[in-house]
Amino acid sequence: MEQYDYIKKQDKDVYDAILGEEEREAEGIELIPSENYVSRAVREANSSIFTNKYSEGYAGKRYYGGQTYTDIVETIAIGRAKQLFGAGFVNVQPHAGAPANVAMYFALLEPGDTILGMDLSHGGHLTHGHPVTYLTKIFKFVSYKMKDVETGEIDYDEMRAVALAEKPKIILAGYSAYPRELDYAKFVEIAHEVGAVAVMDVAHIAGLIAGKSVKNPFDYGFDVMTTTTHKTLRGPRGGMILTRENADIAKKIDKSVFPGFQGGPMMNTIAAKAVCFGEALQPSFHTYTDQILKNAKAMETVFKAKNVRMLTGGTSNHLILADVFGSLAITGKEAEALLDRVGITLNKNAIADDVRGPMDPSGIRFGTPAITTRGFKETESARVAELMIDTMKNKADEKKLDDIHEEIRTMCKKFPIPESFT
Ligand code: DSN
Repeated sequence: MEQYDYIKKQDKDVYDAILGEEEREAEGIELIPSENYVSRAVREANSSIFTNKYSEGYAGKRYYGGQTYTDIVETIAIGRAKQLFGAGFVNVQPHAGAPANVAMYFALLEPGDTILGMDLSHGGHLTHGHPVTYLTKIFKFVSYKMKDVETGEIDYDEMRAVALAEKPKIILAGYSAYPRELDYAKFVEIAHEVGAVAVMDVAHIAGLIAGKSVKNPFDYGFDVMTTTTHKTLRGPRGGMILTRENADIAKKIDKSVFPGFQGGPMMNTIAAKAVCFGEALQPSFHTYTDQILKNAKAMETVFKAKNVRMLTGGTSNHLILADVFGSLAITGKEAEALLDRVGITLNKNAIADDVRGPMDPSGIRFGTPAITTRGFKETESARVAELMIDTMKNKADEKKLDDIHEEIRTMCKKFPIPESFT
């Protein structure tokens, strides 16, 4: 039976939109560093019968009956996540990354308490203290920054000084647009010196940690990690909170997620998380995450050779932040639209101390998780980087842009989106 037979018969408009998205994903190169392609098994679990079930509570302690199988999948998901990340406790119920962060804050803080996180213009996330979020009406956010935007080194002296002065209850690491690894031991030392909980939002690098391609913050004493499951981890859209070993913290987190903040968990998504974690436990996942890093390095080499400025000088993970306004006299917004025109999807992004506004910033952010899932290696990744720069340098040459688009389509045909995770 065809995969979408019932939608096709019943709802032509939605069916057409799904097919359109399938075609878009198949024929274009996905470089948004927070996106990926899930396996067919993850999709099957995500669209499974579990969507019918209400399961407020936790395994063995639910509010409604009929929980035999929901308890089984949630327990499997938790067990696998513990194994993947070396966590003592895991909550797999957060609907996404922002709800995971909100639930974590309310578990660990009282209204008016202080959080010390990265200055948002240096790579932090909206939920790390942006004034557009309600969080800033409830908690006080103070910040540290990079000491040197050309290397990415964090100003740990400033962080310690602010921590001593402000006495935050949480010191927060982990960012949405930061291409380097951190000195985790230093974070933990400063946090514990001032009695704060050391929390890392690992959403972007969760897969790299699970694949053991980058360091695990828990190995350096971080207390809590929050994450999404759909980025480098290659799972369904969703969130998760992990606690290293402190049972009191874990208990508070469970109470905060439910009943504090959310209602019924999405059991279909939790089933898909369980499948994703099962995939990430396979040895082939390590090969995948190592290749993500190699592909990012291959792109970095091209950008370096062509003198396009990269914030922090390059990358040590899966993403690159390039100053296209400074190097190629094209804005981030123009670059995003132009690259879209040739079949490359990425996002405009503010760079540290940006001279331009957030809606049309100086930078672009791109990364290699999705192309690596597709099977691209260093050669193809480097070629994509060349085509990106060619596109941005030839914005008025329609013939050249058509040729690039054709080459992108051919590459995509050669590397179809895989159904299986290996
Ligand atoms: N939207 C995600 C990202 O692209 O990094 C973070 O929330």
